[in-house]
Amino acid sequence: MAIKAYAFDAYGTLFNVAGAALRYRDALKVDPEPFAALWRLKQIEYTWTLTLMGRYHDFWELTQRALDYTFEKFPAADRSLRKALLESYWTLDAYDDTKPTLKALRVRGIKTVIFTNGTPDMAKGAADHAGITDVIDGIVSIDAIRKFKTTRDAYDLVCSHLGLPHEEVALVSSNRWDVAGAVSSGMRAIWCNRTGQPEEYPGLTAERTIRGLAEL
Ligand code: LAC
Repeated sequence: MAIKAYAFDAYGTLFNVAGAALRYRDALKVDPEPFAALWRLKQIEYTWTLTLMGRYHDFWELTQRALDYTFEKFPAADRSLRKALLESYWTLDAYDDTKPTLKALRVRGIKTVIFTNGTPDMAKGAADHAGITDVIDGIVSIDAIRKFKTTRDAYDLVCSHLGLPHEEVALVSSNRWDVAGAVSSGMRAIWCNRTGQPEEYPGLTAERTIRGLAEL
């Protein structure tokens, strides 16, 4: 069956999350790569654990908690950057292939939405900053259901927003666990494996693996 719509994960797929810490490479006083990786890991861990517990705090709150944890683990890091690091989340850079791909899909008559754990404000902030708001058909945030990916309800939400059956909507995500969640719900999925990560989640496999969005 043909894919009628693509639901794009935001962070790490359209927008470069690691870029937030890299902007402060010198001022941070610690290696920004493991710092950014731990910040991201904790942010996502909190989404999974809270949803398993049936609890919810929005992604902005969890992004702050994860950053505070990361500062505790990197005592040499300059805490005066806390505000700037958080603010950079609202102005993340899009990857170079983000806008051209979204434009090309629109020309082909395929619908595109941002489908994210982020709050609607965070996603809109990043989309406006990246200049892609006009080339997408909307933003779907799990904030509407107060449950994070990979609950089935999240994937059902984006398909119902699009008014399409799961078999006609493909998630595009750089997060392998997100791909697994989409496939498990009956959606299609394309893994944008930008950084050459190893395969995981056997049995919940993407129908295509790409190295960048231009391959779409
Ligand atoms: C998102 C995170 C998981 O945008 O990247 O949903």
